Amino acid sequence: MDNFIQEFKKRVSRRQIKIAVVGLGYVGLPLALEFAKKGFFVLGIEIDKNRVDCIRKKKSYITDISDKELREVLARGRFRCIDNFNIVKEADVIIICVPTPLKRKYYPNISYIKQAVRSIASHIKRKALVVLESTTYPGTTEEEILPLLEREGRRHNRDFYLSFSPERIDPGNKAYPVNKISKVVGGVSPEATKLTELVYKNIVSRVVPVSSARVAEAVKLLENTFRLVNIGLIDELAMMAHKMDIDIWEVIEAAKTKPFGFMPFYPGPGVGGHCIPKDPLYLYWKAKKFGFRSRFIKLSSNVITAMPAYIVERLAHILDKQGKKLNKSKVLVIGATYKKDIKDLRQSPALDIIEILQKSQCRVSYYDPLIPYLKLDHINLKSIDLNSKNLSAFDCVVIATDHSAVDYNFVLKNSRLIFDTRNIFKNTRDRKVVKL
Ligand code: SAJ
Repeated sequence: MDNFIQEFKKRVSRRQIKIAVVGLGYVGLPLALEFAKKGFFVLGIEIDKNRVDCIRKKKSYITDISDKELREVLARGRFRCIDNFNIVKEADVIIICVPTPLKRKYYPNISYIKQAVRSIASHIKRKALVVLESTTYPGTTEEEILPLLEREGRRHNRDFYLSFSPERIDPGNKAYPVNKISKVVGGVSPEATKLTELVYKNIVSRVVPVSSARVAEAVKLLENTFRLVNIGLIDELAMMAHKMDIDIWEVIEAAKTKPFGFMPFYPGPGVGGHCIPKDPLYLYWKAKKFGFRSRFIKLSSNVITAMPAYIVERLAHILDKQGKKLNKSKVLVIGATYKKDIKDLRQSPALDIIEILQKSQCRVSYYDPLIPYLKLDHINLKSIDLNSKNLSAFDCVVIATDHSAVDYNFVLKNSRLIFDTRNIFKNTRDRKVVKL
Protein backbone atom coordinates (compact mmCIF):
# COMPACT_ATOMS: atom_id res chain seq x y z
CA MET A 1 0.00 0.00 0.00
CA ASP A 2 2.72 2.44 0.89
CA ASN A 3 4.35 1.76 -2.48
CA PHE A 4 1.17 2.75 -4.26
CA ILE A 5 0.83 5.96 -2.22
CA GLN A 6 4.46 6.84 -2.90
CA GLU A 7 3.98 6.12 -6.59
CA PHE A 8 0.76 8.18 -6.63
CA LYS A 9 2.57 11.04 -4.89
CA LYS A 10 5.24 11.05 -7.57
CA ARG A 11 2.69 11.03 -10.38
CA VAL A 12 0.81 13.89 -8.74
CA SER A 13 3.97 15.97 -8.43
CA ARG A 14 4.75 15.29 -12.11
CA ARG A 15 1.19 16.16 -13.07
CA GLN A 16 0.82 12.71 -14.57
CA ILE A 17 -2.62 12.07 -13.14
CA LYS A 18 -5.91 12.89 -14.83
CA ILE A 19 -8.77 14.34 -12.81
CA ALA A 20 -12.41 13.97 -13.79
CA VAL A 21 -14.90 16.42 -12.27
CA VAL A 22 -18.51 15.23 -12.49
CA GLY A 23 -20.92 18.18 -12.43
CA LEU A 24 -19.68 21.61 -13.57
CA GLY A 25 -21.86 23.89 -11.47
CA TYR A 26 -20.84 26.63 -9.00
CA VAL A 27 -18.69 24.03 -7.20
CA GLY A 28 -17.41 21.77 -9.98
CA LEU A 29 -16.39 24.35 -12.57
CA PRO A 30 -14.19 26.50 -10.28
CA LEU A 31 -12.65 23.30 -8.90
CA ALA A 32 -11.94 21.91 -12.40
CA LEU A 33 -10.35 25.18 -13.50
CA GLU A 34 -8.22 25.36 -10.35
CA PHE A 35 -6.77 21.91 -11.01
CA ALA A 36 -6.19 22.78 -14.68
CA LYS A 37 -4.43 26.03 -13.68
CA LYS A 38 -2.12 23.93 -11.51
CA GLY A 39 -1.13 21.81 -14.51
CA PHE A 40 -3.38 18.77 -14.14
CA PHE A 41 -5.31 17.25 -17.04
CA VAL A 42 -8.94 17.81 -16.12
CA LEU A 43 -11.92 16.12 -17.72
CA GLY A 44 -15.15 17.94 -17.00
CA ILE A 45 -18.28 15.78 -17.22
CA GLU A 46 -21.52 17.74 -17.46
CA ILE A 47 -24.85 16.29 -18.59
CA ASP A 48 -26.44 19.71 -19.11
CA LYS A 49 -25.76 20.25 -22.80
CA ASN A 50 -26.32 24.03 -22.50
CA ARG A 51 -23.44 24.20 -20.03
CA VAL A 52 -21.23 22.05 -22.29
CA ASP A 53 -22.13 24.36 -25.15
CA CYS A 54 -21.30 27.48 -23.11
CA ILE A 55 -17.89 26.07 -22.18
CA ARG A 56 -17.17 25.18 -25.78
CA LYS A 57 -18.09 28.75 -26.70
CA LYS A 58 -15.79 29.90 -23.88
CA LYS A 59 -18.76 31.53 -22.12
CA SER A 60 -18.93 31.26 -18.32
CA TYR A 61 -22.33 30.60 -16.71
CA ILE A 62 -20.92 30.93 -13.16
CA THR A 63 -20.94 34.39 -11.49
CA ASP A 64 -17.48 33.92 -9.98
CA ILE A 65 -15.80 32.83 -13.23
CA SER A 66 -15.18 35.34 -15.99
CA ASP A 67 -15.18 34.45 -19.68
CA LYS A 68 -11.55 35.56 -19.72
CA GLU A 69 -10.54 33.12 -16.98
CA LEU A 70 -12.37 30.29 -18.73
CA ARG A 71 -10.79 31.21 -22.06
CA GLU A 72 -7.28 31.26 -20.58
CA VAL A 73 -7.65 27.86 -18.94
CA LEU A 74 -9.12 26.31 -22.09
CA ALA A 75 -6.24 27.80 -24.13
CA ARG A 76 -3.75 25.83 -22.02
CA GLY A 77 -5.35 22.65 -23.31
CA ARG A 78 -5.55 20.98 -19.90
CA PHE A 79 -9.29 21.17 -19.46
CA ARG A 80 -11.97 19.71 -21.63
CA CYS A 81 -15.63 19.20 -21.08
CA ILE A 82 -17.89 16.47 -22.39
CA ASP A 83 -21.39 15.22 -21.71
CA ASN A 84 -20.73 11.52 -21.23
CA PHE A 85 -18.98 9.26 -18.73
CA ASN A 86 -16.80 7.22 -21.10
CA ILE A 87 -13.70 9.27 -20.31
CA VAL A 88 -13.90 8.23 -16.66
CA LYS A 89 -11.75 5.21 -17.54
CA GLU A 90 -8.85 7.63 -18.20
CA ALA A 91 -9.20 9.32 -14.82
CA ASP A 92 -7.01 8.59 -11.78
CA VAL A 93 -9.21 10.84 -9.63
CA ILE A 94 -12.96 11.35 -9.99
CA ILE A 95 -14.58 14.20 -8.03
CA ILE A 96 -18.37 14.28 -7.82
CA CYS A 97 -19.98 17.73 -7.49
CA VAL A 98 -23.64 17.14 -8.26
CA PRO A 99 -26.68 18.76 -6.61
CA THR A 100 -28.25 17.42 -3.44
CA PRO A 101 -31.74 18.98 -3.36
CA LEU A 102 -34.70 18.06 -1.16
CA LYS A 103 -37.53 15.77 -2.32
CA ARG A 104 -39.66 17.87 -0.02
CA LYS A 105 -39.03 19.70 3.26
CA TYR A 106 -36.80 17.56 5.54
CA TYR A 107 -36.38 14.80 2.95
CA PRO A 108 -32.98 14.51 1.22
CA ASN A 109 -32.68 13.60 -2.42
CA ILE A 110 -29.32 11.93 -3.14
CA SER A 111 -30.50 10.50 -6.44
CA TYR A 112 -28.10 12.74 -8.41
CA ILE A 113 -25.16 11.43 -6.39
CA LYS A 114 -26.27 7.82 -6.86
CA GLN A 115 -26.84 8.38 -10.58
CA ALA A 116 -23.36 9.86 -10.97
CA VAL A 117 -21.78 6.98 -9.03
CA ARG A 118 -23.63 4.38 -11.07
CA SER A 119 -22.48 6.15 -14.25
CA ILE A 120 -18.82 6.00 -13.23
CA ALA A 121 -18.80 2.63 -11.42
CA SER A 122 -18.31 0.42 -14.47
CA HIS A 123 -15.71 2.77 -16.01
CA ILE A 124 -13.37 3.51 -13.13
CA LYS A 125 -9.81 2.40 -13.69
CA ARG A 126 -7.97 0.27 -11.19
CA LYS A 127 -6.96 2.10 -7.99
CA ALA A 128 -8.79 5.28 -8.97
CA LEU A 129 -9.67 7.72 -6.19
CA VAL A 130 -13.33 8.75 -5.99
CA VAL A 131 -14.10 11.91 -3.99
CA LEU A 132 -17.63 13.06 -3.18
CA GLU A 133 -17.97 16.85 -2.66
CA SER A 134 -21.76 17.21 -2.75
CA THR A 135 -23.10 18.23 0.64
CA THR A 136 -24.97 15.33 2.21
CA TYR A 137 -25.85 13.70 5.52
CA PRO A 138 -23.22 11.84 7.59
CA GLY A 139 -22.99 8.23 6.43
CA THR A 140 -23.82 8.80 2.75
CA THR A 141 -20.31 8.01 1.48
CA GLU A 142 -19.83 4.85 3.52
CA GLU A 143 -23.40 3.54 3.52
CA GLU A 144 -24.71 4.56 0.09
CA ILE A 145 -21.77 5.20 -2.23
CA LEU A 146 -19.31 2.51 -1.11
CA PRO A 147 -21.75 -0.37 -1.86
CA LEU A 148 -22.47 1.06 -5.31
CA LEU A 149 -18.74 0.96 -6.10
CA GLU A 150 -17.99 -2.38 -4.45
CA ARG A 151 -19.97 -4.21 -7.08
CA GLU A 152 -18.67 -6.57 -9.78
CA GLY A 153 -16.02 -7.83 -7.38
CA ARG A 154 -14.40 -4.44 -6.78
CA ARG A 155 -13.04 -3.91 -3.26
CA HIS A 156 -12.24 -0.65 -1.53
CA ASN A 157 -8.56 -0.09 -0.76
CA ARG A 158 -7.63 -2.56 -3.47
CA ASP A 159 -9.49 -1.61 -6.63
CA PHE A 160 -10.49 1.96 -5.77
CA TYR A 161 -10.38 4.51 -2.95
CA LEU A 162 -13.27 6.59 -1.70
CA SER A 163 -13.42 9.79 0.35
CA PHE A 164 -15.56 12.82 1.12
CA SER A 165 -14.38 16.41 0.92
CA PRO A 166 -17.01 19.11 1.50
CA GLU A 167 -17.19 22.02 -0.92
CA ARG A 168 -16.90 25.41 0.75
CA ILE A 169 -17.47 27.80 -2.12
CA ASP A 170 -18.97 31.10 -1.02
CA PRO A 171 -20.63 32.47 -4.17
CA GLY A 172 -19.68 36.08 -4.81
CA ASN A 173 -17.00 36.22 -2.10
CA LYS A 174 -13.96 37.54 -3.96
CA ALA A 175 -11.85 37.42 -0.78
CA TYR A 176 -12.06 33.65 -0.76
CA PRO A 177 -11.58 32.02 -4.16
CA VAL A 178 -11.16 28.22 -4.21
CA ASN A 179 -7.40 28.31 -3.59
CA LYS A 180 -7.79 30.37 -0.41
CA ILE A 181 -10.31 28.08 1.29
CA SER A 182 -8.96 25.26 3.46
CA LYS A 183 -10.29 21.85 2.53
CA VAL A 184 -11.47 19.08 4.86
CA VAL A 185 -10.86 15.54 3.59
CA GLY A 186 -12.08 12.28 5.13
CA GLY A 187 -11.54 8.87 3.56
CA VAL A 188 -13.31 5.54 3.97
CA SER A 189 -9.81 4.40 4.91
CA PRO A 190 -6.64 6.19 6.05
CA GLU A 191 -5.12 5.43 2.67
CA ALA A 192 -8.05 7.11 0.91
CA THR A 193 -7.63 10.13 3.16
CA LYS A 194 -3.91 10.30 2.34
CA LEU A 195 -4.48 10.05 -1.41
CA THR A 196 -7.15 12.78 -1.24
CA GLU A 197 -4.79 15.01 0.71
CA LEU A 198 -2.09 14.52 -1.94
CA VAL A 199 -4.50 15.72 -4.63
CA TYR A 200 -6.08 18.73 -2.92
CA LYS A 201 -2.88 20.12 -1.41
CA ASN A 202 -2.00 21.26 -4.95
CA ILE A 203 -4.91 23.68 -5.19
CA VAL A 204 -5.73 24.91 -1.68
CA SER A 205 -3.69 26.65 0.99
CA ARG A 206 -4.49 24.05 3.63
CA VAL A 207 -5.85 20.50 3.66
CA VAL A 208 -7.48 19.30 6.90
CA PRO A 209 -7.56 15.48 7.12
CA VAL A 210 -10.17 13.98 9.46
CA SER A 211 -10.65 10.42 10.64
CA SER A 212 -13.49 9.37 8.35
CA ALA A 213 -15.84 10.34 5.53
CA ARG A 214 -18.73 10.71 7.97
CA VAL A 215 -16.77 13.22 10.07
CA ALA A 216 -16.05 15.21 6.90
CA GLU A 217 -19.75 15.08 5.96
CA ALA A 218 -20.68 16.26 9.47
CA VAL A 219 -18.16 19.14 9.32
CA LYS A 220 -19.97 20.67 6.38
CA LEU A 221 -23.36 20.27 8.01
CA LEU A 222 -22.09 21.89 11.20
CA GLU A 223 -20.87 24.85 9.12
CA ASN A 224 -24.19 25.33 7.36
CA THR A 225 -26.35 24.53 10.39
CA PHE A 226 -24.34 27.12 12.31
CA ARG A 227 -25.36 29.68 9.69
CA LEU A 228 -29.01 28.59 9.56
CA VAL A 229 -29.41 28.75 13.36
CA ASN A 230 -27.73 32.14 13.65
CA ILE A 231 -29.64 33.68 10.76
CA GLY A 232 -32.86 32.26 12.22
CA LEU A 233 -31.89 33.75 15.58
CA ILE A 234 -31.24 37.23 14.22
CA ASP A 235 -34.43 37.12 12.14
CA GLU A 236 -36.39 36.32 15.30
CA LEU A 237 -34.57 39.03 17.27
CA ALA A 238 -35.39 41.49 14.46
CA MET A 239 -39.09 40.72 14.86
CA MET A 240 -38.74 41.05 18.65
CA ALA A 241 -36.83 44.34 18.36
CA HIS A 242 -39.47 45.78 16.06
CA LYS A 243 -42.16 45.03 18.65
CA MET A 244 -39.99 46.69 21.31
CA ASP A 245 -39.22 49.68 19.07
CA ILE A 246 -35.49 48.93 19.15
CA ASP A 247 -33.31 49.37 16.03
CA ILE A 248 -31.88 45.85 15.58
CA TRP A 249 -29.33 47.14 13.03
CA GLU A 250 -27.88 49.58 15.55
CA VAL A 251 -27.81 46.80 18.15
CA ILE A 252 -25.84 44.50 15.80
CA GLU A 253 -23.36 47.26 14.89
CA ALA A 254 -22.70 47.89 18.56
CA ALA A 255 -22.49 44.19 19.43
CA LYS A 256 -19.87 43.81 16.67
CA THR A 257 -17.50 45.93 18.74
CA LYS A 258 -17.07 42.95 21.06
CA PRO A 259 -13.64 41.70 19.97
CA PHE A 260 -14.30 38.08 20.99
CA GLY A 261 -17.16 35.62 21.29
CA PHE A 262 -19.47 37.32 18.83
CA MET A 263 -20.05 37.01 15.09
CA PRO A 264 -22.58 39.31 13.36
CA PHE A 265 -25.47 37.93 11.36
CA TYR A 266 -28.04 40.18 9.75
CA PRO A 267 -31.82 39.88 9.51
CA GLY A 268 -33.32 39.72 6.07
CA PRO A 269 -36.41 38.73 4.07
CA GLY A 270 -35.56 35.02 4.47
CA VAL A 271 -32.77 32.62 3.50
CA GLY A 272 -32.16 31.50 -0.05
CA GLY A 273 -29.52 29.61 -1.98
CA HIS A 274 -28.98 25.90 -2.43
CA CYS A 275 -27.21 25.32 0.86
CA ILE A 276 -28.35 27.05 4.01
CA PRO A 277 -32.10 26.42 3.69
CA LYS A 278 -31.50 22.79 2.72
CA ASP A 279 -28.28 21.23 4.05
CA PRO A 280 -29.22 21.36 7.75
CA LEU A 281 -32.41 19.47 6.92
CA TYR A 282 -30.20 16.61 5.65
CA LEU A 283 -28.70 16.46 9.12
CA TYR A 284 -32.15 16.70 10.72
CA TRP A 285 -33.38 13.77 8.62
CA LYS A 286 -30.39 11.55 9.44
CA ALA A 287 -30.42 12.37 13.17
CA LYS A 288 -34.10 11.45 13.29
CA LYS A 289 -33.14 7.96 12.06
CA PHE A 290 -31.18 7.73 15.32
CA GLY A 291 -34.20 8.89 17.30
CA PHE A 292 -32.88 12.41 17.72
CA ARG A 293 -35.04 15.37 16.66
CA SER A 294 -33.03 18.56 16.39
CA ARG A 295 -35.18 21.34 17.82
CA PHE A 296 -32.69 24.02 16.75
CA ILE A 297 -32.70 22.96 13.08
CA LYS A 298 -36.48 22.67 12.97
CA LEU A 299 -37.09 25.98 14.76
CA SER A 300 -34.50 27.89 12.71
CA SER A 301 -35.87 26.48 9.48
CA ASN A 302 -39.39 27.46 10.48
CA VAL A 303 -38.33 31.00 11.43
CA ILE A 304 -36.52 31.71 8.16
CA THR A 305 -39.27 30.09 6.09
CA ALA A 306 -41.81 32.40 7.71
CA MET A 307 -39.81 35.56 6.97
CA PRO A 308 -41.31 36.34 3.53
CA ALA A 309 -44.83 36.28 5.03
CA TYR A 310 -43.60 38.45 7.89
CA ILE A 311 -42.21 40.96 5.40
CA VAL A 312 -45.57 41.16 3.62
CA GLU A 313 -47.36 41.51 6.96
CA ARG A 314 -45.10 44.42 7.88
CA LEU A 315 -45.60 45.95 4.42
CA ALA A 316 -49.39 45.77 4.80
CA HIS A 317 -49.07 47.55 8.14
CA ILE A 318 -46.78 50.23 6.70
CA LEU A 319 -49.23 50.90 3.84
CA ASP A 320 -52.16 50.86 6.28
CA LYS A 321 -50.51 53.67 8.22
CA GLN A 322 -50.58 55.64 4.95
CA GLY A 323 -54.28 54.88 4.58
CA LYS A 324 -53.64 52.32 1.86
CA LYS A 325 -54.71 48.69 1.58
CA LEU A 326 -52.25 46.10 0.29
CA ASN A 327 -54.75 44.75 -2.23
CA LYS A 328 -55.23 48.24 -3.64
CA SER A 329 -51.55 49.13 -3.77
CA LYS A 330 -48.75 48.97 -6.31
CA VAL A 331 -45.51 47.55 -4.89
CA LEU A 332 -42.07 47.31 -6.46
CA VAL A 333 -39.67 44.63 -5.20
CA ILE A 334 -36.05 45.58 -5.85
CA GLY A 335 -33.84 42.48 -6.02
CA ALA A 336 -35.07 39.01 -7.01
CA THR A 337 -31.97 36.84 -6.36
CA TYR A 338 -31.21 35.09 -3.05
CA LYS A 339 -28.29 37.32 -2.16
CA LYS A 340 -26.50 40.40 -3.43
CA ASP A 341 -24.59 40.42 -6.70
CA ILE A 342 -25.29 36.73 -7.35
CA LYS A 343 -27.31 35.76 -10.41
CA ASP A 344 -29.08 32.90 -8.66
CA LEU A 345 -32.79 32.66 -7.88
CA ARG A 346 -32.70 29.35 -5.99
CA GLN A 347 -34.94 29.45 -2.91
CA SER A 348 -34.85 33.24 -3.14
CA PRO A 349 -37.10 34.79 -0.45
CA ALA A 350 -37.74 37.71 -2.83
CA LEU A 351 -39.67 35.32 -5.06
CA ASP A 352 -41.75 34.16 -2.08
CA ILE A 353 -42.51 37.80 -1.29
CA ILE A 354 -43.61 38.45 -4.88
CA GLU A 355 -45.83 35.36 -4.85
CA ILE A 356 -47.45 36.27 -1.51
CA LEU A 357 -48.07 39.82 -2.77
CA GLN A 358 -49.67 38.47 -5.95
CA LYS A 359 -51.91 36.19 -3.89
CA SER A 360 -52.85 39.25 -1.78
CA GLN A 361 -54.17 40.88 -4.98
CA CYS A 362 -51.42 43.47 -4.74
CA ARG A 363 -50.10 44.82 -8.06
CA VAL A 364 -46.47 43.78 -7.76
CA SER A 365 -43.53 44.48 -10.09
CA TYR A 366 -39.84 43.85 -9.66
CA TYR A 367 -36.48 45.26 -10.68
CA ASP A 368 -33.24 43.27 -10.65
CA PRO A 369 -30.19 44.34 -12.70
CA LEU A 370 -29.10 40.70 -12.99
CA ILE A 371 -32.46 39.11 -13.82
CA PRO A 372 -34.26 40.61 -16.85
CA TYR A 373 -37.20 38.18 -16.66
CA LEU A 374 -38.91 36.02 -14.08
CA LYS A 375 -40.61 33.15 -15.90
CA LEU A 376 -41.40 30.76 -13.06
CA ASP A 377 -44.31 28.51 -12.06
CA HIS A 378 -46.31 31.31 -10.45
CA ILE A 379 -44.43 34.43 -11.56
CA ASN A 380 -44.24 35.79 -15.08
CA LEU A 381 -42.77 39.30 -14.91
CA LYS A 382 -40.27 41.47 -16.72
CA SER A 383 -37.87 43.60 -14.73
CA ILE A 384 -39.08 47.20 -14.96
CA ASP A 385 -36.99 50.16 -16.08
CA LEU A 386 -35.77 51.87 -12.96
CA ASN A 387 -36.65 55.45 -13.89
CA SER A 388 -38.20 58.27 -11.87
CA LYS A 389 -41.61 57.98 -13.57
CA ASN A 390 -41.87 54.26 -12.78
CA LEU A 391 -40.50 54.56 -9.25
CA SER A 392 -42.86 57.37 -8.26
CA ALA A 393 -45.86 55.33 -9.46
CA PHE A 394 -45.44 52.73 -6.70
CA ASP A 395 -47.09 53.04 -3.30
CA CYS A 396 -44.08 51.28 -1.77
CA VAL A 397 -40.69 49.94 -2.87
CA VAL A 398 -39.36 46.86 -1.02
CA ILE A 399 -35.59 46.34 -1.00
CA ALA A 400 -35.39 42.53 -0.97
CA THR A 401 -31.84 42.01 -2.29
CA ASP A 402 -29.09 44.58 -1.84
CA HIS A 403 -27.38 44.41 -5.23
CA SER A 404 -24.45 46.80 -5.58
CA ALA A 405 -25.48 47.83 -9.10
CA VAL A 406 -28.54 49.82 -7.97
CA ASP A 407 -28.46 53.62 -7.50
CA TYR A 408 -30.09 53.73 -4.07
CA ASN A 409 -29.89 57.52 -3.87
CA PHE A 410 -31.94 57.64 -7.07
CA VAL A 411 -34.40 55.13 -5.55
CA LEU A 412 -34.64 57.22 -2.37
CA LYS A 413 -35.19 60.44 -4.28
CA ASN A 414 -37.91 59.06 -6.55
CA SER A 415 -39.84 56.66 -4.29
CA ARG A 416 -42.83 57.58 -2.18
CA LEU A 417 -42.18 54.95 0.49
CA ILE A 418 -39.42 52.35 0.99
CA PHE A 419 -39.43 49.19 3.11
CA ASP A 420 -35.75 48.33 3.47
CA THR A 421 -35.23 44.68 4.51
CA ARG A 422 -31.44 44.81 3.92
CA ASN A 423 -30.45 48.01 5.77
CA ILE A 424 -29.26 49.58 2.55
CA PHE A 425 -30.34 52.99 3.87
CA LYS A 426 -28.48 52.52 7.16
CA ASN A 427 -27.16 56.08 7.10
CA THR A 428 -30.43 57.66 6.00
CA ARG A 429 -32.85 59.34 8.39
CA ASP A 430 -35.57 59.88 5.80
CA ARG A 431 -39.12 59.40 7.07
CA LYS A 432 -40.12 57.55 3.90
CA VAL A 433 -37.66 54.77 4.71
CA VAL A 434 -38.95 52.05 7.02
CA LYS A 435 -36.43 49.41 8.12
CA LEU A 436 -36.90 45.73 8.94
N1 SAJ B 1 -28.32 35.66 4.99
C1 SAJ B 1 -29.00 36.42 5.93
N2 SAJ B 1 -28.30 36.93 6.98
C2 SAJ B 1 -26.96 36.69 7.13
C3 SAJ B 1 -26.29 35.90 6.16
C4 SAJ B 1 -26.98 35.40 5.10
O1 SAJ B 1 -30.20 36.65 5.82
O2 SAJ B 1 -26.38 37.19 8.09
C5 SAJ B 1 -29.07 35.09 3.87
C6 SAJ B 1 -28.54 35.54 2.52
O3 SAJ B 1 -29.18 36.71 2.10
C7 SAJ B 1 -28.91 34.36 1.63
C8 SAJ B 1 -28.83 33.17 2.58
O4 SAJ B 1 -28.88 33.69 3.90
O5 SAJ B 1 -30.23 34.46 1.18
C9 SAJ B 1 -27.57 32.34 2.43
O6 SAJ B 1 -26.47 33.23 2.40
P1 SAJ B 1 -24.99 32.61 2.68
O7 SAJ B 1 -23.98 33.56 2.23
O8 SAJ B 1 -24.87 32.15 4.07
O9 SAJ B 1 -25.03 31.27 1.82
P2 SAJ B 1 -24.58 30.87 0.36
O10 SAJ B 1 -25.50 29.75 0.06
O11 SAJ B 1 -24.44 31.93 -0.63
O12 SAJ B 1 -23.10 30.37 0.58
C10 SAJ B 1 -22.88 29.62 1.70
C11 SAJ B 1 -21.46 29.94 2.13
N3 SAJ B 1 -21.48 31.28 2.69
C12 SAJ B 1 -20.82 31.71 3.77
O13 SAJ B 1 -20.25 30.95 4.50
C13 SAJ B 1 -20.80 33.18 4.03
C14 SAJ B 1 -21.13 28.83 2.96
O14 SAJ B 1 -22.06 28.77 3.99
C15 SAJ B 1 -21.04 27.57 2.15
O15 SAJ B 1 -19.72 27.40 1.71
C16 SAJ B 1 -21.94 27.58 0.96
O16 SAJ B 1 -23.08 28.26 1.34
C17 SAJ B 1 -22.24 26.16 0.57
O17 SAJ B 1 -22.01 25.85 -0.61
O18 SAJ B 1 -22.60 25.39 1.44
